[in-house]
Amino acid sequence: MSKKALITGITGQDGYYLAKTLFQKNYEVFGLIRGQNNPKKNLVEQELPFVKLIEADLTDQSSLVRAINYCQPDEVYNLAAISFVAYSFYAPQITFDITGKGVLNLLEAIRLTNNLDKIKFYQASTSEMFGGLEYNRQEKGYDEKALLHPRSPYGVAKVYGHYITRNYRESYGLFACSGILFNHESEKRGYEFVTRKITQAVARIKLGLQDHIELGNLDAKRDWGYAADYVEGMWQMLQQNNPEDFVLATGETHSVKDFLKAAFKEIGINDYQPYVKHNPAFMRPAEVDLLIGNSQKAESQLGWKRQVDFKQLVKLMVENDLAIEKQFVK
Ligand code: NAP
Ligand code: F7E
Repeated sequence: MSKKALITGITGQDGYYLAKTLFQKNYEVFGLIRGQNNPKKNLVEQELPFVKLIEADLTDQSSLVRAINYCQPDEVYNLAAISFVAYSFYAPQITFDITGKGVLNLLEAIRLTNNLDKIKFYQASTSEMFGGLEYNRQEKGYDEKALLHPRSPYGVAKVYGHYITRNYRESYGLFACSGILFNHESEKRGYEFVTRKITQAVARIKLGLQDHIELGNLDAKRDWGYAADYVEGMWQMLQQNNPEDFVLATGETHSVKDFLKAAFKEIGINDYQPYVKHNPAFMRPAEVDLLIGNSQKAESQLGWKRQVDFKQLVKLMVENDLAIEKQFVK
């Protein structure tokens, strides 16, 4: 009999790649979808026809109890969150309700349905729990033991999710793992995130649909990988004999400027500067200046390794956006 997995955040980037990965591994896949008439429902039904959708919301515990009772999953992947750091400064309370307390609601739903010894649980933790160079310098990159110093309401909410997951593991013996994932991008990345914002703009500039892009801090550095590589790691964590936390990262860091340079190069433009305008609206009240991860533990223990490098990532995202934006050329 095939295993059953429940994915929260099925309409998001990682939900898409994880659902595909699990389906290929012969899982019966359930996806939690929120809201009345969710605008992304049709797209999920088209792109992931094998996923059985269940209506529930991370802030409504009874809906989570219902979802778990309904699908009786072997594995639960909690990917749902308010995941946009900039937005979390505007809406810190709802960010905590979903990204932080939502994790507790889901864990409690597992406990209240007497599934603590049946379900394996994955929590989507993040490199945003680290503060950047100024706060916790790590010579070899941030690993599972690095000091946490979140710099946004999103990061603070994720720290809560991280520790409450660990607490259910230690208190109740739940097989619960947090994957501390560094930035990962793809053709499915939301347009609000800087990589997708850049690749969409680059494609539109190439096609004559726009003439510049407005950005905030170009000096921030991130460890950017490819989402499809990272969801494989999520699954690998739940196949271990013992539940543990793992960092997934590329071990390289690049600035927003580096990303701009590489993306414009893909359309034959060597100097991006005439096309980029600074807009202070995109600066954050507190920034994480530099992130670089150390995924040695995942590489040695899980056999995980990223496949797609920075240059390939930029190329595939630009090519994807060129194909999408072409349809808007008159
Ligand atoms: P994403 O594209 O922003 O997807 C977030 C998902 O959460 C969406 O499906 C969204 O549904 C859902 N959601 C939001 N509020 C909800 C609620 N109240 N109840 C149920 N579902 C809700 O995020 P992602 O990039 O796929 O990331 C997946 C997870 O990994 C997130 O938890 C994120 O914080 C974390 N993470 C991401 C990265 C990264 O670089 N991508 C790195 C580390 C950790 P709607 O479509 O209905 O809004
Ligand atoms: O910003 C800078 C911005 O929004 C990256 C989420 O998936 O990864 C993501 O969080 C950097 C920041 O991602 C603009 O200030 C400059 O330094 O693409 P981002 P993020 O904040 O790193 C982590 C791991 C997660 O867990 C999150 O869920 O780019 N930046 N100018 C800009 N960023 C945006 N979005 N827009 C700009 O115009």
